[in-house]
Amino acid sequence: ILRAYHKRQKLMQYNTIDDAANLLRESKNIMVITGAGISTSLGIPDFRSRGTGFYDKIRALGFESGEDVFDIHMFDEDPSIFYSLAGDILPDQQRYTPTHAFIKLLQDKGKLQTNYTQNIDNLEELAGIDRARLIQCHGSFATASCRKCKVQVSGQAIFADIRAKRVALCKTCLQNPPAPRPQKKRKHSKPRKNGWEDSDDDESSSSTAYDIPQPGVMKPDITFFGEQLPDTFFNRFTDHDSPTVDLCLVIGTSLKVAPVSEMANHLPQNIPHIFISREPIEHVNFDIQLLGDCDYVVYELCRRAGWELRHEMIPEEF
Ligand code: CNA
Repeated sequence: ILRAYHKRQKLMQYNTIDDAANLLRESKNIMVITGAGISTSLGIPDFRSRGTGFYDKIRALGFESGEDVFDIHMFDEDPSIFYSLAGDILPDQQRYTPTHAFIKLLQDKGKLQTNYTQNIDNLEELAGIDRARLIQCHGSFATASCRKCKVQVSGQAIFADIRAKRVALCKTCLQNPPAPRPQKKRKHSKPRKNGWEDSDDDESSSSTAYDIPQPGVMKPDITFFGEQLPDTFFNRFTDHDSPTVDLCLVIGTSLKVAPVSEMANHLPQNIPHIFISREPIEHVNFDIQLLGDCDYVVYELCRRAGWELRHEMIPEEF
């Protein structure tokens, strides 16, 4: 369903921040789509902000594209690249932002239908968003799995490795190594006068050579480029949310990564769309774009809606 791309028409009756506050008040089933921008006020870098984003840092280290670090084929070839950099986006898990608190407020008011987050920091859970209302479109650091034996462990189990920039190896593979397999008899070559001659003789004819099994590499269960999004993403959007939401709020994302980037275009035409982020978006026709730091924007929206948004990072005198 997300493949056929079309650009929605703007609904002309919604334009101002007061319209946005009214929509919040009146709506009952709100879909919130979030991205890395809702966590940057905690010092967690996003990907694409110029100067501060993770991708600029990666390019400064000589990589052609930031996306390479999150490419599943690159990871399988050389996981040390990911492990040398991932510490920078591993959250400390102790705090969430006023924007997370805003989404929780929508939930407390019975208005949050689903929060589709592209974020992998799992801070929605810390903020108290119900698991049943949360789709982590790109997975999260909450769990990790072995690329070889597929065992899944708590993400915490590999945090020390990530922070130490050390490739995490699978403890299950290390404890229960599969029996070594005898090596296939290899052809080797013997020098001849005018070239090399293949021989079937095994070098180690008196002792058998074995393939020593290597333990698998642990990978946080975040979705890399080249991996499928979870089925729950497609099922929830198509069967549950698309027919019933009455407002779509998109916050803190550049909307560059499909299929999340296309979701807003695939809701029914009459659903109002509001975008909150630092930079404008042109490839989706949002009815209202509220540009600025999302923590401030959601605070102001709440104020105009007559709601109180409480959070330690919102100064008392605000
Ligand atoms: P992105 O492409 O880096 O875009 C983030 C957007 O947010 C940019 O357009 C910024 O201008 C904007 N922005 C940054 N800070 C703020 C702020 N305080 N207020 C308002 N807007 C702000 O990131 P996307 O989320 O669009 O891309 C999807 C990627 C990012 C997903 O695959 C994530 O896994 C990945 N990511 C997640 C995290 C995290 O979990 N915290 C961190 C870094 C990257």
